[in-house]
Amino acid sequence: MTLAVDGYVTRVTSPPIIIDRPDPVVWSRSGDPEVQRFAERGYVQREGAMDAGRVDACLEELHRIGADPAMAADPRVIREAGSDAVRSIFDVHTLSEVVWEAVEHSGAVDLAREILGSDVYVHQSRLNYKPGFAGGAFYWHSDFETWHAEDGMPRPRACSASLALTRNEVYNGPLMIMPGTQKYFVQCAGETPEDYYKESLVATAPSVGVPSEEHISELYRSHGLDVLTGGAGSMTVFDCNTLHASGGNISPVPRANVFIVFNSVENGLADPFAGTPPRPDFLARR
Ligand code: 6CS
Ligand code: FE
Repeated sequence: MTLAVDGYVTRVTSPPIIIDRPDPVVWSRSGDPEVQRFAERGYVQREGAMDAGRVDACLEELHRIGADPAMAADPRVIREAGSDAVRSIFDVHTLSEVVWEAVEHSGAVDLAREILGSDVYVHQSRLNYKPGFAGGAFYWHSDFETWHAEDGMPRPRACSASLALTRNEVYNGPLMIMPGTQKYFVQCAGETPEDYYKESLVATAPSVGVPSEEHISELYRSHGLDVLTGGAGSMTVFDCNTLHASGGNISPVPRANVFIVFNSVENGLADPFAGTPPRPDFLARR
């Protein structure tokens, strides 16, 4: 009998370490310069992936869904801690045809296929809505660390497309990425509490599933940090294991992005590696 060894042990009770990623970042033999850049830096950006008409239509849809009384108690709508303000809406690609059409036109699916070297499916989608004055932060994390531990994603063979529905400026809480960190796996300490997602999706400083301050500082010193600004309609595609975060938004300029996560069809979900029950479908399609 052969026992599969988990190459991405995390949620440890011993001191966490940084390991080299045992799997590739790009899973095809593509020689495309954009794909090469993705392999090196863990992300690529394109301006104009959505035209102004689609951007406006998506924004309108998302305001409609956020204000819809029928969605008021829907678990897919996540609100900021201590207020009614919408923080995220999950499953936006199924809640809104307009959003899905915009994704289809953006070029994200083809790029994801080229990076992941196979056909893909949507693992998760969300709108992150950071209104002016009141937008909350997202602490440093690797998405794959969460998806591996809490959703049973076997390998980092997934990538996210972030479509900007507003300008992303340095001052309205844009994505910050440590380029090159996709090549490591940063273990995180702590046992995963039951229904932890109810806390982690809201907390600006989650207690579990985040790297240590020592590791974040070390990677900052060796890799630096890119602030991903861009116009409305721009697209960022980043590797599922790149270390990233975003600050709060106290500027008067809102910052709204749609995230679509593509997973390889050859990387379907198993049981969560943290040993916890699977999270709801709207967080992790099975
Ligand atoms: O728990 C999750 O799946 C989500 N949480 C964060 C902070 N980023 C990725 C993902 O959308
Ligand atoms: Fe993330």
